[in-house]
Amino acid sequence: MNPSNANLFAALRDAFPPDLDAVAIETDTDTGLLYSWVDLERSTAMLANLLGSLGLPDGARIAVQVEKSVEALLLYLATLRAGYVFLPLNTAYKSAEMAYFIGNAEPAVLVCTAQDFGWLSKLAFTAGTQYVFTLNEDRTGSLLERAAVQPDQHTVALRLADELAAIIYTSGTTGRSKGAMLTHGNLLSNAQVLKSCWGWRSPDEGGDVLLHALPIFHVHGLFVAIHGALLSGSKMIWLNKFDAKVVIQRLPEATVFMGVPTLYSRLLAEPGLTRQVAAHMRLFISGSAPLLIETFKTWQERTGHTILERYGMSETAMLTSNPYRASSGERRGGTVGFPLPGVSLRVQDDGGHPVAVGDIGNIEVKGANVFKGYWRMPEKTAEEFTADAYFRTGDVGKVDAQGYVTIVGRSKDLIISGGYNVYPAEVEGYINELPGVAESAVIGVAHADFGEVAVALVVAQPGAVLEPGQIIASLKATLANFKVPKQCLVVQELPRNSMGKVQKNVLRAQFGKL
Ligand code: MCA
Ligand code: AMP
Repeated sequence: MNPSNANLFAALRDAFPPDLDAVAIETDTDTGLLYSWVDLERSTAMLANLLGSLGLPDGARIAVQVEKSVEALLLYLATLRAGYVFLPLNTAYKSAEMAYFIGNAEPAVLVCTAQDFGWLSKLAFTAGTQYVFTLNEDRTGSLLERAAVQPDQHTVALRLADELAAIIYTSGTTGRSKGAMLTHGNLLSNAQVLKSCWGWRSPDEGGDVLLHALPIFHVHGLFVAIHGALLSGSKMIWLNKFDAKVVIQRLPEATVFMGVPTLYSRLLAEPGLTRQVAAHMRLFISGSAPLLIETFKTWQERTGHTILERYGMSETAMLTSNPYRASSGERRGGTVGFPLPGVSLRVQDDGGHPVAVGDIGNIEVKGANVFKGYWRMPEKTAEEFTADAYFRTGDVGKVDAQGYVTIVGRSKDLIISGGYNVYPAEVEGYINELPGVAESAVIGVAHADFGEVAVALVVAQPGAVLEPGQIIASLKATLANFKVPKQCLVVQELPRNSMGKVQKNVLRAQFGKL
């Protein structure tokens, strides 16, 4: 490796194990495909050569909305390798959402499924995208056809640590998504810290096997899980979709599993989850949403393992983690552990002063992992940083005398449903556009499966008659399904404070038990 090359791919490739013919990725039992480390090396070279042959400008964005597959992962790695900027998009996004992302990010290349090619290519070409390729779950499509004729050797593009590796869209409190710009340095530093904190074992230390069941269009499944495995030369068992029964079936071959709390509660609902199937496991990690203490305890009783909960954001990758090694402390349920090495975390009051130990306030962070800013939103970026360069997370929490961090709420109006973020302002914007709607408020209510789900309270215009089922159906036609409120209630009015602001706390108290 060129020591001055800060390209994340160079570091990941450097960690490939000495036996390059060993299995790097094994897919689920249905397809049963095996990919060796040589396959990873050659296929990322071919895809990187394809991207390189297109004459794209520096910093070009490669937008990707495809079903999860190993080839989609290879495309991510190839984008890094070629030095371009990876822009993954949730497969649930519909046309209005995609039009916004494509218009805002102006990707030079879009990769989508053959099924979506018609409408998406029209949208992308209109927005100035030069190339649209297809990639399907079954490894067909123009992307791989074009890559197949490329050379299988490629020199990793030189990148500086502060050059962009990826843009991850994270919805904004005003309703519009913001692209968090993450650099090669952000991602590599975080991956290296996690490798050491979570004790990832390289093959000569006995090796780890990651059971990968999360989507790969978010930080959790794409960066935290994949970088951990690759940076330690560990094998991955790759599931294109989460299925509790399949996960349990594959657990005896794995050592590491990562999930959002919904995955853990769905696994607990399976009688097949026993101490015996989990006996080979080294580590279960949870994050992206609060893990209920009941889930934490029941998991301990059923499997004998203590889930390690950690906390992060799209803008920062991982920030805190419960200890892996008993010598560093216990894994404490209901907390997200200690700030990771290199992360400075503080809790401030609304006036910007530190609160006393154990008191609640706004969580602010600084570190090599913290993003470069929001894509083409310098004012928004400036707003989210303090004068002394701490990033305002929008999470509210406390740090106890031993240093454990607990998240107690959010100052940002955000619902986290099954690990996906739903921004009420965005959903309200769509509801308010519907005929006969005067105004609306979307709140989060507790839900046994998704932790929290969106519920809409809608006020009709004078004389209008609203049909809740119709509102939900209209939203499903325009919005990603996970954002669509699971229930909609028509109300006479919304409670407001003296400033005229809707009092969501009053609504949550009134409707929170739905
Ligand atoms: C699916 N639906 C949902 C969700 N997922 N509704 C609300 N919240 C969701 N998360 C909708 C479906 O569209 C469907 O609606 C209905 O709910 C039932 O879907 P189901 O078949 O049960 O869902 P599924 O396909 O099994 O998916 C559930 C899931 C998935 C596996 C839990 O949501 C998931 O993979 N979540 C993980 C998200 C994640 O990776 N987050 C990390 C973000 P309809 O019938 O109308 O179609 S990264 C992050 O947060 C930070 C950085 C961090 O700290 O990690
Ligand atoms: P995202 O925008 O998808 O990156 O979501 C980041 C947000 O998820 C954070 O700001 C937190 O509000 C939340 N989050 C992530 N991990 C945890 C956790 N372990 N406990 C509670 N909230 C979490």
